[in-house]
Amino acid sequence: MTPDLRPELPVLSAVRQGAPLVVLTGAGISVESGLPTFRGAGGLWEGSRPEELATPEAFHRDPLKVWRFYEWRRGLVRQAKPNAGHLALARMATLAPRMTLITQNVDELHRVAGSPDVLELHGSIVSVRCTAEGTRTRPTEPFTELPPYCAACGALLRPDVVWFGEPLPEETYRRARQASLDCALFLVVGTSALVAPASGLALTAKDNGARVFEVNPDKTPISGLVDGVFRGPSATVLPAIADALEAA
Ligand code: BJW
Repeated sequence: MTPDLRPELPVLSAVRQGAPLVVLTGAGISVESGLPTFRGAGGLWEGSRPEELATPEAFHRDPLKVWRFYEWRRGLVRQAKPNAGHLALARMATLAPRMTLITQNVDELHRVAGSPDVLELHGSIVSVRCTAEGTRTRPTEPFTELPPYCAACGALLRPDVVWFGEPLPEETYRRARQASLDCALFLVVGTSALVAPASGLALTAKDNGARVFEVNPDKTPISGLVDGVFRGPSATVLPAIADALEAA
């Protein structure tokens, strides 16, 4: 599906001239890289309750169960490569002088695609953190034993991600919110818009005068509130938006 972006020429050319652009991504952008989403058919949480895997309480209760889930996903992420959607966003950063890329994803594929300065709201699954000292490491090989322990102090390690009920990294979220308040154009890509506070950023942008567009094959709770919707996979829609920006 090629979106018709002709009516958006004024805002696209403003973005080319330096008006701020924000893009917020979710799990949907990595589907074409072979990574599953969380919710819906075939999602990571189909048939299970997220609270059993993605909360600090679940980790304290059963670290082995939680680590098995994350170690499997770390393996998928190690194999994954950025797709045309990630690459289009990296290209857009070269066309828009003031672009902020915010992601809820923990797979680091935006960084691998070459996007500069990505605001990772929910951490990174590539990184692990010592539960005692907070030190971070980036093991490149699978752990030989689960759950893993810190080589320096012997405490349990945890995935360096943000679970339900945990605060987002403060400075990263502050920058994401400020960029959303200030932008002229906001693209919300591949997210179900169900998880706060990331889910509020598009509407923050809208309330402050931005044009807001959703890129998603399916309807979400914010579909009816935004200025327009591009129904299709992000690996198809985002390259078309990047082309339109280049031509603006
Ligand atoms: C395509 C596509 C294609 C498919 N192309 N698109 C205290 C206790 C408990 C809860 C809370 C609490 N305080 C606040 C809360 C609220 C809670 C919340 O929002 N709950 C809701 C469920 C109601 N939020 C939080 O807990 C957050 N923290 C917080 O608010 O802190 C306040 C605080 C302050 C001070 C002290 C203490 C607390 C934290 C949220 C953390 C979310 N973490 C997760 C797991 C990360 C680790 C991991 O990866 O396992 O983040 S949950 C999961 O959902 C993950 C995702 O980033 C996030 C969003 O999911 P996403 O990306 O939208 O994926 P899906 O699957 O939902 O949607 C995919 C979409 O793609 C769909 O729409 C498809 O249609 C689409 N799609 N193919 C484009 N080809």
